[in-house]
Amino acid sequence: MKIGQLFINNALVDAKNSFKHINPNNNEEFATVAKANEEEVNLAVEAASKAFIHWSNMTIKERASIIQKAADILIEMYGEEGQETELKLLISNEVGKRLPEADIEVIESSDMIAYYAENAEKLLSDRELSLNQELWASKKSIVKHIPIGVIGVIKAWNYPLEIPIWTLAPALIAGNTIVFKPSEYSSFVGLEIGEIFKKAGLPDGVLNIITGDGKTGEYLVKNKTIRMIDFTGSVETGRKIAIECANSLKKYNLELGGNDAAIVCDDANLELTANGLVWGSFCNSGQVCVGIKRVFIDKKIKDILIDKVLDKTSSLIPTQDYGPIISEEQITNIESFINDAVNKGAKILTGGKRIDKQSGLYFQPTVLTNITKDMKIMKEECFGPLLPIVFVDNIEEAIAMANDSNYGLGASIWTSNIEKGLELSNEIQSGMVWINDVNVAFPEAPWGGIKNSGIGIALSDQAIYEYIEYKHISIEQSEEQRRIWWYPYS
Ligand code: TXE
Repeated sequence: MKIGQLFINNALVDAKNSFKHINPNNNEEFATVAKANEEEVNLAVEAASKAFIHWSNMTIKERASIIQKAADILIEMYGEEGQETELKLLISNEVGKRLPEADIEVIESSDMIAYYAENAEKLLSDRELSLNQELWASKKSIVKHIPIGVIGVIKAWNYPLEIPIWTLAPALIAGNTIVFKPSEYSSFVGLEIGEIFKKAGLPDGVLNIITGDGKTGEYLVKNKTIRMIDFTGSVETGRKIAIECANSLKKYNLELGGNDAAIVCDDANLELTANGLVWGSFCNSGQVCVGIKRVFIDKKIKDILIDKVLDKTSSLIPTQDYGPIISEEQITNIESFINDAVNKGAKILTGGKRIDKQSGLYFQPTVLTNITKDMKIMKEECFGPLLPIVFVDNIEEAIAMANDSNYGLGASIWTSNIEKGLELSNEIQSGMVWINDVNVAFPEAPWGGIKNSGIGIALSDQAIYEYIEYKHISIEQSEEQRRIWWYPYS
């Protein structure tokens, strides 16, 4: 069984405390995980602080070439599509992800790193401004992109490689050094990320990985040397972190939960939409921030679409087509959402139960109807394999119900009329909208939510500026002894 350590200064070091991680695929002990205490967290921050001068003084090009090597290493670890490489098996064994989903995660992670390595110089080089020449003919202005310093990164478990990568790549290239705490459910994938960047040539102390739980995360947030926290996780935890950062005036970037709506128009391609709804609701067993969590279907197509959705859902085979739920606690949480809905009148069309005969934490993909807006499932994120359906008389009703939420992460629209899809996208209150697809990330496109779903963005050119401070240098180029604006010395 694996015995975990901390990764500080590019070396594995023991921690005083530890906890057991259970493999969700079979309920057996997967590993003993090092749980960093406050002193060990501070050691990691000290290592990152010491490494900052040298790393931030390297050129953008030098930093980008090291980060690009990490992308190349990931391609080697990817092997071929469908090949069971060590990294993909680690992802699958630690968090229960199916291998085809781990496949996508590895290749997308490499693509995201390569995107920032390729565009770093364009995005981070000094910029000369063109000022209003009538007013400021003698002035020259330069804007520099300065690294923030030591950044604390705290992440969720459900995309254990990709979600950390979409922060680490831009933040490192921008010249910051990092202490990263992976989720307690994905500690070993987190440690593997440290090894990948070490192999790519990242100098000692630039990236440090401290495994542990929420308490370890708290120590990191409280550490006074940390100048920014980049967090991905639940709204509840994000709020706690934001309050702590506000107290010490740290920057923060929060990628939080969602309760994403899928809106199905009466002109939708029904086979495509049924496949999309089932995939969007049950991939990673519904443990996806931008998974489909509330479905609004135009009544005119309800019977034929429901038949297709039920047919596809009930044919899903556990372990082959979907993986386990991450923890016993999360399964109990899923059951509480179903019980609340059923007690308020919801009808279970398929699923709704644990699969006890199957070793591991398996739960049946579940389709519910007769959903009303007072149900927990409509107001809070469940983070499980539930597909609650509301039938609407018209799409305006669907938009209104979809927007009646404290979340605003993503949404999907299913229609054969793209113009209509674009119009509806303007009405939906979310940071991202997919038309005839869902849950797809591109390094070129901003990823983030509005309302309670987050503050700040990930991915895209703009995201790299989350990890810098601007410095404006203004140069007076004339020999004049005075300035007309220096009253009374003008
Ligand atoms: O979150 P948790 P989970 C969201 C997803 C869901 C959640 C699931 O929607 O809401 O993440 O991930 C650490 N101080 N997203 O259950 O419990 C904890 O150890 C400091 C959104 O893991 O919030 C873990 O490392 N740290 C996203 C991390 O916080 C603390 C995409 C997250 O834990 C802490 C993916 C504390 N007090 C998932 N308490 C998006 N929007 O893109 C816990 N932690």
